[in-house]
Parts: sequence; structure tokens; C-alpha cells
Amino acid sequence: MTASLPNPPAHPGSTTEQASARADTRVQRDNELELVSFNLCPYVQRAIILLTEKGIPHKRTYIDLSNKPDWFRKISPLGKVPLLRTATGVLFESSVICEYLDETSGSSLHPSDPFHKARHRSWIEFASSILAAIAGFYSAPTPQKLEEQAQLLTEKFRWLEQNLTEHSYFSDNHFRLVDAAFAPVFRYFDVFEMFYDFDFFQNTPKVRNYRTALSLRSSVKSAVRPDYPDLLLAFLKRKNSSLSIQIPDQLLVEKPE
Ligand SMILES: N[C@@H](CCC(=O)N[C@@H](CS)C(=O)NCC(=O)O)C(=O)O
Repeated sequence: MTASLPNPPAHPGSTTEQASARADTRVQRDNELELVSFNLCPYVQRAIILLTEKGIPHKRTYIDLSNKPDWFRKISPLGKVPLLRTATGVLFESSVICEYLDETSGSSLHPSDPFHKARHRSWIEFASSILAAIAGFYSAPTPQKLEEQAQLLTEKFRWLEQNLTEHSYFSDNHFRLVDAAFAPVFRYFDVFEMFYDFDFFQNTPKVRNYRTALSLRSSVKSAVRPDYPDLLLAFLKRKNSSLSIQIPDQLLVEKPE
């Protein structure tokens, strides 16, 4: 998701929360990790899923991307979340953050074989290209562009179908970094399907099963607030795009003026 995300309601209680977890690694001993986050960001979700999978204690600070705090501007070269503050410095880019977390705590969630590890990294990039296509879909200004983006997404899921196995996750039954990258992709479709009448996964049964397996993973479920669908619907409505006008008012908790 790129610029102009919505201004989220204040996080309940505070904009910072502590995540609890076991403490037995180098990163955990330092106990100084802070993930700078935004409620709807799929890239932030990747980092949260990894932190949860690995049980890494951390602090989460949620910022308003439409009104970025000065302290954030000063430490964020790209002005984007997620950003990880560590005792030794700042890291940005979700794939870099996830690799760092993976390398510094517990056993790796990457395959050990160099080719398979590199292949997983390739598919993490592919997952990011799907997120870009999703942004193109929900921002499409005309019905024709919307249809084109829907076809692009369908094509991407065809590619994924050809590269999945019969196992639960991307390449086997172990949850890995690549799975943390794909999980936030599918969450969008739970919301799109509430009002947009098109089956993106009609001819991709393995992708359908993969989507289900990821949705059942507890780290994936807990990576967003319980009211995530309401927040996303409000965000989509505010886009004033071809998709926005298809969202019926009765789905919106926050009614348009
Ligand atoms: N390639 C980056 C993408 C991160 C990204 O685009 N984050 C969005 C929020 S989802 C952002 O911070 N956008 C800046 C803005 O809206 O000003 C990553 O993987 O971390």
C-alpha cells in the first residue's frame, strides 16, 4: 500500500502496546525493539506475524501516516512503515526487517538450502507485486481500469497456483517467511468479497487452500485489530474509486456524510 492511507481512529488506550512473549534469544535479551506501525499496512503485518511466530518481545508504536510525527520523519529515510528501531539503529523495508528478525532469534523460518531460500525470497517479491496490484485495484478510477486490475490479480494468482504444492503452506507444512509475506495479501479479499461480486480464485484451488491455511494461523489472525474489516471498508470508501462506489452504506460502521 503506498501513500495516502487513511487517518485511523486512535488505537485503544494508547498508540503504543507491549507484545508479550518468551525471552531466550539475543534480540529478546536486548528487549529494545520497537516496530513503528500503521493499522492497515500489509507490510507492517508481515513484521508483526514474524515477531509473533518467533515470540519476540517488542513495543509497537502506531503512527498516523497522513500526519507523520517529526520524530518519525527524522529517522525514516523513505517515510514508510514498517520501521524497526533496535538498540543498534533503525531498519526499514519489511523484507529486510523480517530477515533480521529471522536471523537474530530462534531457528530460521527460511529453508536452509540456498536455492530454496533464494526462491522463497523471489516469491516474497512476488507477494509484494500482488500488494501493488491490489492498491491499483482499489484505486482504479474507472470501471474499465477496475476490470483490468481484477484481471491482473487473477493472472498473478494463476502464477502462484503453478508454484504451490499440495502442502498447507507455500512449499511444505512449515510456516515460513514467505508465508508471512503472503498472509496479508489474502486478508484484503475477505473484505472485497463482502460486496464485490467476482471470484478471483475460481480456477486456483491450491491458492484457495493456501488462503484458508494462512487465515487459520493464529499469528496471522492476531496481526490486525478486530475491527480491521471496518477500518479497511472506511479506507476503501474514502478512495472515491470505482470500487468505492460499490460499497453499500449498510456495510460501513462510519457512515459517509
Ligand atoms: N516496500 C516497503 C513498502 C512499505 C509501504 O509502502 N508502507 C506504506 C504503508 S502500507 C507507507 O508507509 N506509506 C507511506 C505513506 O503513506 O506516506 C516495505 O516492504 O516495507
